Amino acid sequence: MIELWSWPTPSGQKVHILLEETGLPYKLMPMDADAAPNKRIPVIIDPASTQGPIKLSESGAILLYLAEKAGNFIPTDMAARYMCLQWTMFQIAGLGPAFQHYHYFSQTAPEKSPMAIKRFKQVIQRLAGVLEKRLAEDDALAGTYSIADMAVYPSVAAAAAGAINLDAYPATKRWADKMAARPAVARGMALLRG
Ligand SMILES: N[C@@H](CCC(=O)N[C@@H](CS)C(=O)NCC(=O)O)C(=O)O
Repeated sequence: MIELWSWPTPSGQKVHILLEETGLPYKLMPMDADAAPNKRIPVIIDPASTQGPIKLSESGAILLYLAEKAGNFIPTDMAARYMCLQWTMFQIAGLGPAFQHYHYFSQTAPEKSPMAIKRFKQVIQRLAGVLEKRLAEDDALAGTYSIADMAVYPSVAAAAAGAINLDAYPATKRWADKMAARPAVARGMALLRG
């Protein structure tokens, strides 16, 4: 069975959602970020991969691995597949880090840094504008529901708690409401929240 080391932050939640959507059996392991090469969650170990046990970190790699293992949530059509990767990477390289930095400077840092808070809020708002434009065109980032939506949704949900007001992004709000209504998404978001 797949072992999962995680935490209820956007990096972990996207993997929780995919595991819940696929129905792949998994067991939660006690939190141990030290198990990961760069001491970050999420990490999975799949003892039953075709090539022997595989230990993976980096949420983007984990999403790709699990979607390919399940044969679902990643389009096979070439154009849609790369659209899916594009939006997954948009979160991993853009929205995710911007939100992490915003959260650090606005919540965690011992000293408040108004310039850093303003800067990362602006970055998040710009990226939210990019997302809004895409979601005004289509119901799902890659045309059909995929790991791209699962990657982006937890960051949007977290940003909506402070950095952005979703009322200003109606297409994103409609998409986020549909995401929230999926039982697997609700289970994935709630995992480890106590
Ligand atoms: N690029 C990594 C980022 C992972 C990451 O930043 N994880 C954070 C939680 S969201 C973490 O493990 N923090 C633990 C620590 O900082 O000690 C990924 O996408 O998996």
